[in-house]
Formats: sequence, C-alpha cells, structure tokens
Amino acid sequence: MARLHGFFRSGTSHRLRIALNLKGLPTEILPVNLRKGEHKAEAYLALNPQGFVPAYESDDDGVLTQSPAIIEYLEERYPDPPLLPQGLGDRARVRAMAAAIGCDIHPINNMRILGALRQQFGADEEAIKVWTSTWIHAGFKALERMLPEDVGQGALTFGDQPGLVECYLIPQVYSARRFDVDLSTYPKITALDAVCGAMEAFQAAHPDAQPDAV
Ligand SMILES: N[C@@H](CCC(=O)N[C@@H](CS)C(=O)NCC(=O)O)C(=O)O
Repeated sequence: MARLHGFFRSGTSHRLRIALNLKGLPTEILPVNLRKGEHKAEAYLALNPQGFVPAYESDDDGVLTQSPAIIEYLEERYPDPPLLPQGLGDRARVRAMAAAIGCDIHPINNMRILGALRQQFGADEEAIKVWTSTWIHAGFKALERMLPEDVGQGALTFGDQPGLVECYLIPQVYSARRFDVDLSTYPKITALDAVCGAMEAFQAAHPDAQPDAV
C-alpha cells in the first residue's frame, strides 16, 4: 500500500489526503511531527531532502515530493475519477486557481516563514495575524472573482464532483479560520467549503480525523 508522510495540520498534507480520498486510493498515513522537528531528521531528509511534508511513497514509482507534483502524478497514474475538467481552457483555469493558493497564499504563511518573522524580525502574535490575514485576504479576494458564479449557490467548481480547486481551497479555508480571518465577504468560498464539508472524502481528510491530531 502507498504511504503518505505528513502532519495533521499541514495544508499540503491535507490537500494530498483529499486528492487521495477523491480518487479512492487506500494509503497508509505516517505522521511526521513538525513541532518536534521530525521533518529535519536525517531519516526524513532521506525521503524529502527539502525537509517538508508531504512525502508520498508510491506503489510503483518510489518516493515523490512536492504536493503539486504528487497530485499531478496521481491524476496521470489514476485518471479516474479525474480532478481536472475536460476542456483545455478549463484545465488551465483550474490550475490557475490552485496556484493562486499553492504558490501565492500558502508558502508565505508557512511554519518556517512565520518562525523567521518571529525570530529574525521580532514579530509578535498580533503581527503574525496581520501578516497571515493580509495574504489570505489578497488571495481569497481574487479567488472569489475567479470561481464560477453558481459556486455561490452551492455548486462545485466544475461539474458535479470536487476536483483540484477543492483539494487546494478547503485546507486553505481551514488555515484561514485558525488564523481568525473573517471570511464573511467570500460567499463563494464559504459555500464551497460547506458543500465539501458534508462529503466523506473531505471529512476523512480533515486534520481532526488524523491519527496525530491533538
Ligand atoms: N511546495 C511544497 C511545500 C511543502 C511545505 O511547505 N510543507 C510544510 C507544511 S504545510 C512544511 O513541511 N513545513 C515545515 C517548515 O516550514 O519547516 C509542497 O507543496 O509540498
């Protein structure tokens, strides 16, 4: 069975768990405790030299790292059910929404960035909240316009199955709530979160449902 090395609260591990569940791929979850620095230990660096979670030990193709690359791998290796829509333009639009989160929100609110802000730049918890909410609002404001209109009425981003946008967005909404970001001006994002929250694939991937949840 494939194995996923991750941390319950990591957004990148969370997005990968959702993708695996949507594709119905049984996977052993192996917790890596970021708070204890287990991701910097030699044994873990042998899996992912960058020292980040997740790392995915695939059935056929060895250890894979970087959540976007792993999700693309899953999409190519296990195309059914798809995470991307059919049309080329729609596929590019979906990838753009995922990148708006994966490249432009998540990385600058990451544990190591917040750690550097605290330790090297003297940021207190209030400053950290201002930092995280600034970048979440910047990204969510744009995403709210990028999402199709009917998402606000309870539709998914494309078709009747969740896909790549939902894999990226739902963990980022979870993180926004942890940082006390006011989401009341994002009706499409919160509607999508509510629809996905009722689905088994998302419930099973939720941080609180993981073996290392505390
Ligand atoms: N681009 C990488 C980012 C991975 C990443 O930043 N993971 C975080 C958890 S969400 C991590 O391992 N952080 C450890 C740290 O910041 O020291 C991916 O998508 O896999």
